Amino acid sequence: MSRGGGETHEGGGGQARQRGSLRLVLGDQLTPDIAALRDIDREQDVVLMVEVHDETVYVPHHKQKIAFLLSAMRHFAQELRGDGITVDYVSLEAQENAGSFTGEVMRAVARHHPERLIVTEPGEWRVWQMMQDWREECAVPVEIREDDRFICSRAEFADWAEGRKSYRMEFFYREMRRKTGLLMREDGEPEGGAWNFDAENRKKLPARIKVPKATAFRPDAITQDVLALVERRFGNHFGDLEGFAWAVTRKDARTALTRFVNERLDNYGDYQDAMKRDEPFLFHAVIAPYLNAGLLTAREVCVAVEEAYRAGRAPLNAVEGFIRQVIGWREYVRGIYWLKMPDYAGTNALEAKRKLPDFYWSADTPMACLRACVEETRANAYAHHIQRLMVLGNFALLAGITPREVQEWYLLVYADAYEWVELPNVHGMVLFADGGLLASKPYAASGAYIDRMSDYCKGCAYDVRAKTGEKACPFNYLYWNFLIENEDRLSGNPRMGMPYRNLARMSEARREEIVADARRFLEEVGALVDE
Ligand code: DLZ
Ligand code: SF4
Repeated sequence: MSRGGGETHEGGGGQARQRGSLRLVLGDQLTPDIAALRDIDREQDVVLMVEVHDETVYVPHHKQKIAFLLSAMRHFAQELRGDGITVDYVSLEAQENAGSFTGEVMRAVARHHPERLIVTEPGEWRVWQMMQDWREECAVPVEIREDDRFICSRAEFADWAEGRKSYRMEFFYREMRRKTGLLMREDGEPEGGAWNFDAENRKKLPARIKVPKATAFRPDAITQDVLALVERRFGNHFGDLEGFAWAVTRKDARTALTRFVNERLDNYGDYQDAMKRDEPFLFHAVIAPYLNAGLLTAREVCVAVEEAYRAGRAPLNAVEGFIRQVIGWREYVRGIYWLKMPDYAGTNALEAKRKLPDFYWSADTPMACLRACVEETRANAYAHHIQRLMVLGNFALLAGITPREVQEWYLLVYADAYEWVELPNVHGMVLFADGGLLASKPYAASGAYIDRMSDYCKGCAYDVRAKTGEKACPFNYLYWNFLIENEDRLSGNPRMGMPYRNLARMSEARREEIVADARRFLEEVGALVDE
């Protein structure tokens, strides 16, 4: 094996030296203990890491997302080298960079003549397909190892799903609690006598509550280089780079986790669903980019949070809510993704056909809630769960935006987004495009919900109490218009009984008014039918 790229070293007399393995680490596999690195032979083996154009543009990611990942990759390579491991690192602007995983893997195999190529299964279907081809195309055997950073393997999830009519997260989550022992009592019962304390996690934010200062990391020299590279190469992508403050090492990601546990976890549960102007992070952990790139693992973040509970430093509703997101929801959506791909990406149960309005990029809208959420997304490559689901997502659902456009938007704008986690969230939770596989009903809400959970409506050009007319909050008539447009598809859903009974009581004139307002508004914002 050559040591570090370039030429190949051969032993004397034309005899090749004993050959080691080539071990590929992808940008979201930055975990020292990742399967492909286990049993590494520091004398013989080479780790391959590649920055490739295709991955930066298969959707045009937010600038901060690219900068975060490339900088985290460079730091990770440096740490491996510090640990005595040989890393062949191909940077984005390296001469002859082939621009794709496949191209770079083939080049590296030709360069190193390894005995075999070892990889960890990737997060995305797209890359999984590539790896299947490598078995054919590669001159050496390819060993694909399971990604056991996940608590539930793909096979285990498929076993769980087998024979079930519906796949409700709650039952899966209980299995994961039992499997990990997190928040379990010795008698096998859940801590606090219940599995789920979600009902306690919907409080309104008190007006004068103090929100902790955001955790921010100053870019070091490596990050500054990457920021300049991203500005140079991806200046036309969505998003600001100025406020870049992400951790890019495992050490700093641990600091972010510790600060969350010490400063925010206490209130995380109570105000999980709250939204406030100019407070993009509130009491959220803001660790998803670290978790999904591998700088932190699911187990360690849950253990840190559980310890705070056991030490009496955090309430059960907060701790259970957090752990449910990680070992429940996150594992569950990954399971669904692998169970249902590739067909899942094409689902469109509500036959939504309209175009994504421009304000999802420009934030140029009089709707204060959407404006704030898009502005914060652009500034931070982040928005919290309720902003994503009940403002940005709710609008896309009510307006009938085509799933493909919504899905691509979410995938590219958030620093934590990879298709395995983002696609089921968008098609299943946000848009009901999978027809109810994930959610038992669409998460559709009128302006009243946003008003209850935020302070956005106070400064809005629209009136949240008005149901129709020029000044009415668009969420109000779009909500009823959504029910009308989807009457055939949704009125039989038992959980939609109440709204459809209310709709049935509406006069024909009122219905027409709603439909006319919705049509006028959707035309104005450019949400036209995408033929
Ligand atoms: C998202 C991303 C980007 C922007 N760039 C790279 C890259 O240059 N090299 C790399 O190894 N990975 C990158 N990634 C993450 C990959 O897209 C990710 O590993 C696959 O989507 C599989 O989940
Ligand atoms: Fe959003 Fe409607 Fe409230 Fe304006 S009035 S902030 S559009 S919910």
